[in-house]
Amino acid sequence: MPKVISVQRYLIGTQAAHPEATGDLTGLLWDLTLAFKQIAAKVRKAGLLDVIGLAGEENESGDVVTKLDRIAQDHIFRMMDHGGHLCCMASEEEPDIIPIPARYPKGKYVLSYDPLDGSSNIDVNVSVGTIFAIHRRKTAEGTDGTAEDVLQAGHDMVAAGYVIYGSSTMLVLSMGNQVDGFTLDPEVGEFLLSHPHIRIPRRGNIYSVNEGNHAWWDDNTRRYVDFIKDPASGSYKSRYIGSMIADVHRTLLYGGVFLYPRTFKDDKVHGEGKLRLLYEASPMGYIVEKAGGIATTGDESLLDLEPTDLHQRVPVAMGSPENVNEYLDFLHGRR
Ligand code: AFP
Repeated sequence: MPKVISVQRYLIGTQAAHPEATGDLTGLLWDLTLAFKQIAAKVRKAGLLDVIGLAGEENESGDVVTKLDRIAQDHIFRMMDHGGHLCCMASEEEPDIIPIPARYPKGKYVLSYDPLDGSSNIDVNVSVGTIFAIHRRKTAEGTDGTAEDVLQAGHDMVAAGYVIYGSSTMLVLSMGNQVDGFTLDPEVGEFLLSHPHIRIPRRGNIYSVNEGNHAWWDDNTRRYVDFIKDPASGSYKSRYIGSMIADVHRTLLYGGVFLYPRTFKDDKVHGEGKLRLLYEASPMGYIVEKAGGIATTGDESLLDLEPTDLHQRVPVAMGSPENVNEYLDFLHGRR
């Protein structure tokens, strides 16, 4: 029988391997996993939102029912604002940096997150997820966090990961060395190590991209997708859920390539891609790279890019190294 390892034991074990560690990061991640369990419980009730309400909000006739992404945002904020581990936070749901309330101590880390990625899919029961990135602060300890603390490149993260609320709830985490996956056992309410040391296949035969944008891509991206659809290139499968977390999770486990390139529509809405660097592309790219894959904007490593804005968008290509390199060859006209 395999040994059962809870995320708590895993975190304590990881801390013990670093004698210099103070336990701050362990405490931060432990608090986060509690927020994920709360969100998982709410996501399970998503179809009942309009029926029962979820967050003490009014219901029945004059009801104001909080949307699930707001609920997820509140859970993370309320779990993380007082632990003394963070100096500030940044979220997809908030336009500005989220300060730690004055009455609580300021810690040495910064948390950036998308509380519920893919939330436009909730009403049709498609997997959604939470993505998070943790950086060490740059400014003096004990003070309020600033933009300088938040706007850091992906390669400076001390940990990152995501939780996918799918047919089961799974936490995928890297603290820099390797990538491990934990599945929530709903009966005991604990994340248990289920996918130790995840490695992405060197090559896969699944491509994942919103082909509805075909007409709006650059020529080289179009040529690449046409190439992999040609039977002479092998038998590729197309899979696109429209929830990055689910599409990248599948890419991580089965291999292949996930793309969200620039689109050149008249309105130029996604001229820089659609996905957000700080709390979507960068932490997902961190996981993919720590698992042996490649994550790039097409021009440079996603992890090298220093955000200039909390909600900055970037084009994204990530996945198995051979697939991503092949895409880059097309993108740069080498093929
Ligand atoms: P939502 O959170 O609004 O559903 O957006 C999800 C997302 O940011 C990402 O998870 C998907 O990969 C991407 O958008 C899908 O975008 P398209 O609908 O343009 O393909």
